[in-house]
Amino acid sequence: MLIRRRNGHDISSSEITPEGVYHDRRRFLQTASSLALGSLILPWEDVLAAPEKYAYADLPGVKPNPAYQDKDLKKLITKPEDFSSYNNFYEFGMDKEDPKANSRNFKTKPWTIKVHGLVSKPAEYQLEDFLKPFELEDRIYRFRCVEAWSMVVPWVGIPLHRILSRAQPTSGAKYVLFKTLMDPAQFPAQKSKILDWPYQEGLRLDEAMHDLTLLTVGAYGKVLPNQNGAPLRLIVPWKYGYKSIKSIVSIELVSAQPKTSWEIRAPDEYPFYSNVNPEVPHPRWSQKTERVLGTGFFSAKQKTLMFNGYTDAVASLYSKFDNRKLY
Ligand SMILES: Nc1nc2c(c(=O)[nH]1)N[C@H]1C(S)=C(S)[C@@H](COP(=O)(O)O)O[C@H]1N2
Ligand SMILES: [Mo]
Repeated sequence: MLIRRRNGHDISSSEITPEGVYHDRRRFLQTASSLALGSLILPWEDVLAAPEKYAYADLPGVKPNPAYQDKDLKKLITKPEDFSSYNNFYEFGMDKEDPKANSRNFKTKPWTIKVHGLVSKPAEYQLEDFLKPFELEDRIYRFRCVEAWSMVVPWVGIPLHRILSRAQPTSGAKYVLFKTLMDPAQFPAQKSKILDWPYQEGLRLDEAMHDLTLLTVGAYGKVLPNQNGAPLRLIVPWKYGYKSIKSIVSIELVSAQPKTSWEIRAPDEYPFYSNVNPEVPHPRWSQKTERVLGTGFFSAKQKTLMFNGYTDAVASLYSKFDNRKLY
């Protein structure tokens, strides 16, 4: 905040706060967050107040995209420690605590990523080269897991359409197929048969080209924690969470609708499109409400929104569909 001095010069509020009080306040903030009093004092307050100071140290050049900095959503941002300690990443185990516990030594450098299939310019890149031509954006999105928990996250990434345009899809390309790394030495659960490994996911080409679809390398202004899909994962905010595939090594343009790992496992429960729709229950539970991550034992339940709140942006993609179906 700026206030005006009698002599006409501007000074900032930190200058008019006595030095000791200022530091005591900072110490209180740190103590409060370490005691997890997050609902009273938000531990990421500093990051939001002064992103240039606290964030992006390991992700230089990130720019908040003003189209995705909704003020009301900003107030609902999930605590980073909840975001990184309650996860689905079946390669590391099926419990929500497994990914954090088992991913500590996951090797994300070097990382190779292939863009191939029905494209004019197929290529295999080291991750740094893959990202180099593009500006990283900070975007706040809602996220909704099919298991009915939700969160709000400031992601850092590149819209997928930029990556696809560089590769130049040919006229026969109609879908995009994504694959996670296959490496049972690092992903212990890939030795079991709980899913058809490697994890794979798909989007229709127009969904993949939609501006909301984000290839993500970071969150909260930092590189992604391993348990959240480092070094590169997809975020498709109007679809259930399993579409947002983690630790991607392959992006392939194809002509026919691909099978996804979850569809192979249970087609009635996890069909290809899987747009968030509160009116359509999962065969084993309702999708009408969601439990907000990090709100504790008496979890705040809130109503789930059609397309997870992104109807205006994406409904036109599905004008030919009966959206009562999960597809
Ligand atoms: N490779 C891979 N990607 C995955 C999963 C997985 O098990 N393996 N789980 C999915 C599911 S069900 C959800 S809800 C989200 C969870 O993302 P988060 O841990 O960042 O919250 O990741 C998705 N991406
Ligand atoms: Mo999920």
